[in-house]
Amino acid sequence: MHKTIATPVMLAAAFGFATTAQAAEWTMATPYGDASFHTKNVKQFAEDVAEATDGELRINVHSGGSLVAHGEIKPSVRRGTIEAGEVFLSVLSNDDPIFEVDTLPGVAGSYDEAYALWEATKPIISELFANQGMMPLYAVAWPSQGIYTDFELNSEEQFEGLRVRAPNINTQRFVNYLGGNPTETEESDIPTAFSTGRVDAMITSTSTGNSMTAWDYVSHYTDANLWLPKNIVFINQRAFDRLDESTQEAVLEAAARAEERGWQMSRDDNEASTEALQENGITVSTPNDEVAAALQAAGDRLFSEWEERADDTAKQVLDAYRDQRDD
Ligand code: PCA
Repeated sequence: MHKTIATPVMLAAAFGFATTAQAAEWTMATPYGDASFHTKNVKQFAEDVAEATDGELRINVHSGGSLVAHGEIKPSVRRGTIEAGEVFLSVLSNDDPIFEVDTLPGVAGSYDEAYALWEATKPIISELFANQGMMPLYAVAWPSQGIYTDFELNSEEQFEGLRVRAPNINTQRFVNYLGGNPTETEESDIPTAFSTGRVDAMITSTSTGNSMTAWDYVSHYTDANLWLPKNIVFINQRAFDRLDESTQEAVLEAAARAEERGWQMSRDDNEASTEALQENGITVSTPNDEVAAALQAAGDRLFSEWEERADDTAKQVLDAYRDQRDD
């Protein structure tokens, strides 16, 4: 005779207990620390999901690269080792040049343009994630990127040999074209990079300057408005498919709210962080003509080299976005 082994759910049903057999627990990893508005936002997202599903889906957020290193987050979500992750989108540029389109100069120089660029690139980015069994949930821009130095940046020559910390490959290229020596450094490693004398300067946002207490290492912030790069939050598709329909809906709804909230948090944090930098003694200014011209020349080169790397689809998406922007 065929024998059935009783599972906890069957036993619970037989004895009339309520079961939590459907409840799921996800692991989520982000490289950014708790001081980052992105991390506050994703933690709020996790809380919203737990609340909307009555605890049926709990997402445990591991911040600051504590569980999985930045470069391993996407492969881990792809394998399903963890269910969800957040990365700096442009670090995926080796997979496809479309991922670094938000770290190119002259493409999107304001929040409205950065959001329009996200909308324009979202279908192709979603498709690339889907091809690897993953689904993006939302993306949020950092404030625009500028240059931190321990001197007043007023001439092109000052870039010569300057050791500059950069968060991705494109920014490293940019530093090279300016005549500097770039090193890619994780946000969480910024204090060590400065205190051990590995870098003299860095390119990042007001937000990261503030959360990494830039005033301990540098004296000036040149608000160059280079570009507004994004973080992307994504999940393993199979993990999503295992959820019941109402839980899936709750995830998507909370994600939509996180996206909206996140873009506003970014604007607010830019203002608050600019003030914090100044209050802590950092001189904030915009580039003078000579520096602006040098940045423009390096940026033009960065852009034309991207065009050489990019395939037709990526270029068409960018062209469509620019046509719409310039209308
Ligand atoms: N902060 C992150 C990414 C861009 C930013 O503003 C960093 O510097 O690593």
